[in-house]
Amino acid sequence: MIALTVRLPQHKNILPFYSAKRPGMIRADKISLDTIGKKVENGERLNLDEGVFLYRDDVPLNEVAELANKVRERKNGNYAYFNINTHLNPTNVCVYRCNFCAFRADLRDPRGYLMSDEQILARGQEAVDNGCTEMHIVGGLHHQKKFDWYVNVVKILHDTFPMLHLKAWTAVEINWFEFLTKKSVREILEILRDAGLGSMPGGGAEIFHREVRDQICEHKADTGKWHEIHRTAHELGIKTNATMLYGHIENAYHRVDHLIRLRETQDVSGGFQTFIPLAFHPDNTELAELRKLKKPSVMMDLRTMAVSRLMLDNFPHIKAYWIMLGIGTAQTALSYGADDIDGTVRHELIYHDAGATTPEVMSVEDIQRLIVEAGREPVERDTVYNRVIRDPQNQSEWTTGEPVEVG
Ligand code: V47
Ligand code: SF4
Repeated sequence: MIALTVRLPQHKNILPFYSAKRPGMIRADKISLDTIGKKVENGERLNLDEGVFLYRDDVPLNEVAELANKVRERKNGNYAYFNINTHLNPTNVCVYRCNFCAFRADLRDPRGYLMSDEQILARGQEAVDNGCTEMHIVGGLHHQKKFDWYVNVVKILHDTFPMLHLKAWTAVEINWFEFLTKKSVREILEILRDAGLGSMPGGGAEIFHREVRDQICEHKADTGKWHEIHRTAHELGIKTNATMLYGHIENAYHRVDHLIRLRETQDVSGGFQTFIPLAFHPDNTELAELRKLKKPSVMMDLRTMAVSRLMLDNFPHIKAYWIMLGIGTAQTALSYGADDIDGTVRHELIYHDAGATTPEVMSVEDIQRLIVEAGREPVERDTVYNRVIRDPQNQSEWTTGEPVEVG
């Protein structure tokens, strides 16, 4: 292939952009922040080339943010959502070896653990006592645990604490259950739903493009499977989230490709609620060691937030997960496309094992203060975006209110 070098006039809104190896290329001189801005204004969908363009260092971040903020306010007004939640990782023992993961342990590793039913129920009790509306449950794929064990985790929690919404098991785990049981995705999800599963988190997405996926987690659920599982969940009325792990070996093309694949699945099945961009945390990971990688910069975090908001025109919410971003960046992200900050979060391990220095839990007062300081109106939501109404006499008592209004 012959590489073309074309010089275009240097103007802040007209930048040369050639990705000759990639499909879907359109003429670079047709892309500018002005043309993208007009499309955003008219609610038109941005394409792959435009998404990649927005990632260029010489496209001013503040102008990308302005566009993303427009979409954010169109969809969610001035609201910034949070919830009161806790995490449960019932085991860190995992058959897989994703090279970005500092959380997993081998079967005989002294770091490995497996929680008993009593420990799991104690976590449920602690959650309810602290007014949590949600428990986020993910873990390793334990070599010796059958599907029934995973169903039981959901069942005992749901039977004992029926008010606690269980957002449990990623598509990677569902795919593992398929392997264990030889049942279909639909059957597996029906069994879990009947046991008390309320919704699914967005993990396991990483980067969908094979060029990257094959290098960071080639063994686990492939891209087609991840999407099939989420589509099937949506068909069953189970809401799900989606993530993207960025800031490692991928480039802008892989990121935008990832976002477009999510947008296409959402067009078909419509059950994604929230997109969460996840910044790679390098500590204690094989990937960082092999490639000498560092954490992505704050600018990269904010640009990814803004580009995600602009590309995912059919996702109602974009989350700035404060545990992963840090409190300051999460607060700033509320003006870069994000409308949700996740929750109080108790017992987070995946990011803390990989070097996160954020606190283990944040109080409701602190969350509300950081949202107000960012010029937004805090709204406590449940997992499926209904308002939560608290008893003023007893903050751990709550009822479900109206769905939040989404534009
Ligand atoms: O799939 C693992 C990521 C994910 C590292 O749905 C890492 O509301 C960065 O999906 N550096 C699990 N990321 C977490 C997850 C999640 C988190 C918060 C909210 C929701 C939601 C979902 O964590 C994994 C992987 O992509 N991960 N190791 C690491 N070293
Ligand atoms: Fe296992 Fe999940 Fe870690 Fe991969 S990311 S090694 S599947 S725990």
